[in-house]
Amino acid sequence: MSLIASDHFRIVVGLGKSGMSLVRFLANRGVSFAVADTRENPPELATLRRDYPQVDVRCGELDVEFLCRADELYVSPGLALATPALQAAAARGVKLSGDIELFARNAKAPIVAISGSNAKSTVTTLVGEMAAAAGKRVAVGGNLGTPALDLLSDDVELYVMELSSFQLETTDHLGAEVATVLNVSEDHMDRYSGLPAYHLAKHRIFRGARQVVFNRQDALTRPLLGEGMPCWSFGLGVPDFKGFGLREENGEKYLAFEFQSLMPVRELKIRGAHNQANALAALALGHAVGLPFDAMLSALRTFAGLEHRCQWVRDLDGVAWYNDSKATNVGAALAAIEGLGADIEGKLVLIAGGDGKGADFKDLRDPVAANCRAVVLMGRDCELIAQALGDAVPLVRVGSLDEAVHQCRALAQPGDAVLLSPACASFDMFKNYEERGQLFARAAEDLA
Ligand code: N21
Repeated sequence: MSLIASDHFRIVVGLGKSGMSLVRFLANRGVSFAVADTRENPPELATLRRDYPQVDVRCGELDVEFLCRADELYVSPGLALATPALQAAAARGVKLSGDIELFARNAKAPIVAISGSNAKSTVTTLVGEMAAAAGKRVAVGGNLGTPALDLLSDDVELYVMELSSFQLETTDHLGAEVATVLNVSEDHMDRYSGLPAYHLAKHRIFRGARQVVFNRQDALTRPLLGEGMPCWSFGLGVPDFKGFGLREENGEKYLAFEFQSLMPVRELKIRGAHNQANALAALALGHAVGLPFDAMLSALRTFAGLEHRCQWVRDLDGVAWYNDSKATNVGAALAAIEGLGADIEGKLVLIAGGDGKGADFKDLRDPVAANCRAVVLMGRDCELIAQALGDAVPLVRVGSLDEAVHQCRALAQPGDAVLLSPACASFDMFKNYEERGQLFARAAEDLA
């Protein structure tokens, strides 16, 4: 290993959206780097070869000798750090890092950092809207939308970042102005040894944070605090000092801070108790970075929710159709089943299934029994879900999403709702959850 070559040489491991943002960042700064990807034909390869023809690209099985030419590897969130070639390189002194670490080193404005098993995109978007309503030049992205490095600009006054556990694993020191883990429920058990390892990865978000926000109803979100760390909380109970919560006044529920009511929850467009918690989390984060309440509340009144997140698609013969394709784990599907189930007259006809990532589906059983008329199952792990649900409700197995939509139409009665909330990743049948959601919405819209 040559000292000169290993001194200032980086390798981007894993192409894709964030891989390309790393390439642009390093190239713009004149850092010498190469690219590796375990796949023979990774996405964006053509773009890379066209825009950066001089860059050395190695596709296929990772070559440890090649990786060891670098002093630092920027590892894609799509690639497990436990990959033997990466571990071999690390054992030989190569630093494993990622795009968020590089972003944190280069960001000159405060960072609001948001992780969690669910609702992180909703809360990130809300805080971004709140900051914009307050007149701040705000940049929003990370795990959703624009990759972190593409957001970097001297004009930005506030960064609002959604961060996944995979992104946090490669981040040593984030140094956020305020950081939160919104909730912790099982996900990605194909990538972690168990819930403790996943929990630990998420809590890396608190490294170097100046303030923290935690969820009073989820003990796994509480960081181990240093003495004197400013600490805000949210939860659906009545709030106390430094807390956001719900307060009842004249028989009406209000979003509240400490002892002060802020806004009736009925003014929120996003429905369900979990969305009230999301609004409270966003208020806590916004308050921590000094956003005024009037701007934050006006953003809360306007926000109608994200695409593919319990999104209304259409009504047909007295049945409402909802696209919750973004529910890629059990916790997300539970929030939708319980939230929407409580909101409708009839029952739910649920479409679930896909790539279960090693999840245990037993928590679905009772809420499904209480809220569903039937469950239509599809995808790779559909038998695992069928086993967990047992005989709670009628189960119908289908081979395609189109077939699922037609079965739902036949099963649903007036007053019911059809809900695509798969509790699984989509990769066994679709490009991603967005494609799954679009195909569902199109099939539902095409019903005569
Ligand atoms: O869309 C869905 O249905 C599921 C989303 C999940 O289950 O939560 N998301 O696993 C992780 C990383 C996730 C999503 C996107 C990414 C970043 C990737 C980059 C590279 C994804 C895979 C790779 C693969 S790189 C390489 N060899 C679902 C590979 C690589 O095989 S997620 O959290 O060198 O995008």
